[in-house]
Amino acid sequence: MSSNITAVRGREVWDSRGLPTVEVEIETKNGTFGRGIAPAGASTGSREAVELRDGGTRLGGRGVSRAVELVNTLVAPALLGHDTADQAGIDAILDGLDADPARSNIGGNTVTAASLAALHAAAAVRGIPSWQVLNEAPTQIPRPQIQIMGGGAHAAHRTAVQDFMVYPLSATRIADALAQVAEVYLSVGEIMAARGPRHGVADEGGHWPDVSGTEDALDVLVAGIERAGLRPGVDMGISLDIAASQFQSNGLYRVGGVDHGTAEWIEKLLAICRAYPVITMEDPADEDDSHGMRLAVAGAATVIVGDDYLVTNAQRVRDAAAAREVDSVLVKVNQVGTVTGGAAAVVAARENGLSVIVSARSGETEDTSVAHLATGWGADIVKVGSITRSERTAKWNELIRIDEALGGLPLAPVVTRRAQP
Ligand code: 2PG
Ligand code: MG
Repeated sequence: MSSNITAVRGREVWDSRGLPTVEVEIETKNGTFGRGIAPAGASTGSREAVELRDGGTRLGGRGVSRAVELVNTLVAPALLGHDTADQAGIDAILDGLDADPARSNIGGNTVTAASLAALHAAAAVRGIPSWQVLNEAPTQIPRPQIQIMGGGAHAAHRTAVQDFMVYPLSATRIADALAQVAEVYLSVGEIMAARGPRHGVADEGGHWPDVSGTEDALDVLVAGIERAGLRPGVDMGISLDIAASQFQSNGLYRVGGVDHGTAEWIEKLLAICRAYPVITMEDPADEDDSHGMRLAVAGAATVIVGDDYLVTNAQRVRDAAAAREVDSVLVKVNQVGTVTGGAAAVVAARENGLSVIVSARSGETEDTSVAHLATGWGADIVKVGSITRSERTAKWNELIRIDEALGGLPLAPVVTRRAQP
């Protein structure tokens, strides 16, 4: 068959933090090829697929030459001859190459790049875009959730909270939503410039958070939305990624030098959700604090999202749904390692009435897989970081092209709390 794999090549390329990452190209018999590049997180969950890094002194130990070698010596011979149309079969082979489900032997980065390359090769063979491999006829474009200010692990912990994002509510098309967010980004920049010297941007292109704390950041965000001529909570909502594992230790959440127990911490967040138009809130509690997650779901009118808490693991999604610990699932292919694993998490979410957010990582490249996965999987939301920096705009721009190719589709409806049984 012309779609059978004839070559698999790995190489070391560079991500948005100036760190090396794994690129894989998969070539097929008819001469076409697909390329996948592994992204990298900074605030990673402890249950995520493990990245394979070289260690030693080169690049602070973060080289991926060993992972690239494994692509060429282990992954390539295992995949040669297989049909790119069989993503599940290819991903099963990749699963079989590592006895550890966390992929500590061959690396989640190795596997992710190979799995994405296979998806794009399958599309290239058929001469169609990758979203179409996943879904012949999408009916909506995922609604964007876009960072305006970046904190936490993406800004040297300048603020505890990691992502201060906006979520367009009244826009019905992706191009309009992006234009509105760009206005907010500019307005917030003007507000911050008037407050004092600017200190650049955080890892995902959001403004560096020169703020006194969470509420100050939210006040600036709301002022920016208004300055852009939009109505907070009507045209433009707020989304937060608390990434609480980053500042929790021994059961205490430390913010601004003050320790909070779980109940007190979640109550603080719930008060913020009542005071500001916060539509979604991700990882309000630590990845092991199921009590905190349950308190958030029980107390908030806000949609509670699990990222580090779920790590794109279909079984964890089902368990968290049963225990009412989340309303929504963040899906990152590199947390689980394969496209098939990501798809399983999406199915688990849908079967349990949870909404789906497909997300990029803080370390990204020109790879646009996320735009195709989010559209093909029918995600409610797509999260890619800010509206600046090419590794981010590569994805937004791809969504504009996808929307155009599909003849112009409505944005997915705004997410709501999971219906009570
Ligand atoms: C997250 C992501 C993206 P990272 O926590 O959701 O913002 O960050 O890739 O660093 O895990
Ligand atoms: Mg997160």
